[in-house]
Amino acid sequence: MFSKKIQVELKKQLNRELESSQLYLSMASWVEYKYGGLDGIYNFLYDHSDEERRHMLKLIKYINKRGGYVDNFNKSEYYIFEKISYNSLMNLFHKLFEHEKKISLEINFLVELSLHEKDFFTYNFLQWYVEEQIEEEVLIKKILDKIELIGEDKGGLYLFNHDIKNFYQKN
Ligand code: OFO
Repeated sequence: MFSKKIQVELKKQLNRELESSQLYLSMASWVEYKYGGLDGIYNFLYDHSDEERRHMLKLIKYINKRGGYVDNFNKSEYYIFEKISYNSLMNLFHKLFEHEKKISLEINFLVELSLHEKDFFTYNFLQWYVEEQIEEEVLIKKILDKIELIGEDKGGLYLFNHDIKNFYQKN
């Protein structure tokens, strides 16, 4: 049974995915502007923006498959763009990590709701997002740890910028 309640919550999630895509995009643009030489880092963020868009699309296709449709896109409940700014790369990845942790909580909430509503199709569908969030949290934390370790060392940043090109594919 694809309840109204589940549909409403899945639509909220697809707006969060859309906002995540925009967040990664704005971060990529900021890094490119501030650190033009760090192409590995900003391309990672540009690529990830596309990935978040695919997460949104996956939700839209699922809603349609279950007989619903999506006719509007809204700001999520924690719309962040009005006040977002960064003072360093470390600060940017720190904010990104916090953002991904918030998304994980929302996915957990959806899983719980699908069980409560006895919607096992949705429960099954959401397992992909559970896996994805584990991977994303690990990935962003790994990047954050490395950037914290490097600090202001330009040589270290240069090497990491090179490293992240493979790092992304491997994770
Ligand atoms: Fe950042 O992950 Fe979507 O769900």
